[in-house]
Amino acid sequence: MSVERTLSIVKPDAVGRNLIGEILRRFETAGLKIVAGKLLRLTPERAQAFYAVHKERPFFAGLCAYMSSGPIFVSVLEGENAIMKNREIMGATDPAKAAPGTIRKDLGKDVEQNAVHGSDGPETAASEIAFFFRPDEIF
Ligand code: IDP
Ligand code: MG
Repeated sequence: MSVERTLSIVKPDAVGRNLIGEILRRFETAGLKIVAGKLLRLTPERAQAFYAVHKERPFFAGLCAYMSSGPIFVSVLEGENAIMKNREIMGATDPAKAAPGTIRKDLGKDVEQNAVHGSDGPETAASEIAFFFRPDEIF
């Protein structure tokens, strides 16, 4: 294992239900350190750029509309094995299939509005962090 950084997003459905603190608490309790963070709203074009890997998927248009529907809280989490640890804390993409005690099981609404995003590997983590943060915004 090594110390990694990963990008986390509290998605619009969770920000709208006042769940930023509850979600960040789970990361901190698990030993992940928040080393950058901000609230912002994606334009539809920025959402399309962020999710470009999914542009051929049937859910792409709905996903980008949802992700630009309201503010999101983006953060950088740092710690041992942070990328996989964050994915475990989040749970499976579909809240109905996520394990008990995970964020998506406890707080997600459905397979689209599933409360959180987390990078899925070292390369995506690096590019997703750079999508939202300048180096001097990360501590
Ligand atoms: P992940 O967020 O667990 O990595 P991805 O497959 O990368 O899952 O999908 C990105 C996002 O697209 C999901 O978090 C969810 O918001 C949305 N999504 C994924 N699959 C579906 C689907 O079948 N219907 C609607 N939205 C979906
Ligand atoms: Mg993904």
